Amino acid sequence: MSPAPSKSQNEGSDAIALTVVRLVRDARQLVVLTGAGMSAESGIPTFRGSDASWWSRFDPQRLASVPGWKADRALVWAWYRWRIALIAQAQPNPGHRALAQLARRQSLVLVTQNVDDLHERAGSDVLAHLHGRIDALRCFACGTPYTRELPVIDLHAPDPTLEPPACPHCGDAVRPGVVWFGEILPELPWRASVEAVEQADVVLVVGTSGLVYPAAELPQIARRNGATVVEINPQPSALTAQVDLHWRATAAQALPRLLD
Ligand code: BV8
Ligand code: ZN
Repeated sequence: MSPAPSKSQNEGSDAIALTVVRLVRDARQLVVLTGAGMSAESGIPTFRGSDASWWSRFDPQRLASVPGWKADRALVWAWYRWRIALIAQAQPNPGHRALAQLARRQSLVLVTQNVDDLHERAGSDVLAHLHGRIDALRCFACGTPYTRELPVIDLHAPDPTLEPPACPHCGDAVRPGVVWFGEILPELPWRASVEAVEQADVVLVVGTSGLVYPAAELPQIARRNGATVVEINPQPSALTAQVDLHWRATAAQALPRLLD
């Protein structure tokens, strides 16, 4: 396995691009971890970006929690309903498609913190959605999956007081199938992701601020087990100090280069 390149190679993104292309090509077990930055170029606002989305004035950490739901479930439901509609009309970007293409050439394990289905729509198999799937609706109380059609909303002027649908089974409210702050991650996807990064020799971390745990621990676990960890992010993140290489580029700019 090639020795971890020194940080000094961060100069000149072409030099780093070539280094990463070689690392990926020679990888025995490649794991890719993606965050909200992966879907930014598909028009999906990130959590902590300063995008001018309709919801930039609310704090996702407050809304994405059981207390937030209990405090104002119509507001929380309206936020998710708006995001579900946004994702439905979004398209996978060249970064999603490049990962799907790369997986047809070499073994690649994909773990995402994202709750959208853009990796799947680009043709990728996703080992784990660590924070669930926004479109996997279920009853807040009895957990019965909810598969009925949702009423259409206006993406540009969503109604912030939209009552969630009622569970046909028990009448309680339907919630999105995501992991809220303070909720535990699904056990099997988490365990599979830890095992994947423990076995990896190369890990690409794409588009995550590295602020949310336990997902943010995965790059460290990989490095502790000898993997070379590369971050693809136009900005530094909470992970930058602990990775081997930081390729300052966006997902849609960098990932297609791996197919060169
Ligand atoms: C847990 C689903 C055990 C919802 C999400 C107090 C009480 C309870 C828990 C805690 C606590 N204090 C701390 C915790 C732990 C907490 C946590 O980590 N909090 C942080 C914020 C401090 N974690 C949890 O609660 C987890 N559960 O610990 O359970 C437990 C239980 C009880 C008590 C104690 C412990 C659950 C965490 C899951 C939360 N759910 N999402 C929804 O989607 O609405 S997390 C949410 O943030 C998203 O899912 C996303 O995955 C995640 C991280 O965001 P990122 O993906 O990194 O995106 P972000 O916007 O932050 O950054 C984007 C990055 O992309 C940036 O770096 C940017 O530069 C870059 N970028 C931008 N454009 C591009 C780009 N990169 C590439 N290309 C581009 N074009
Ligand atoms: Zn129910």
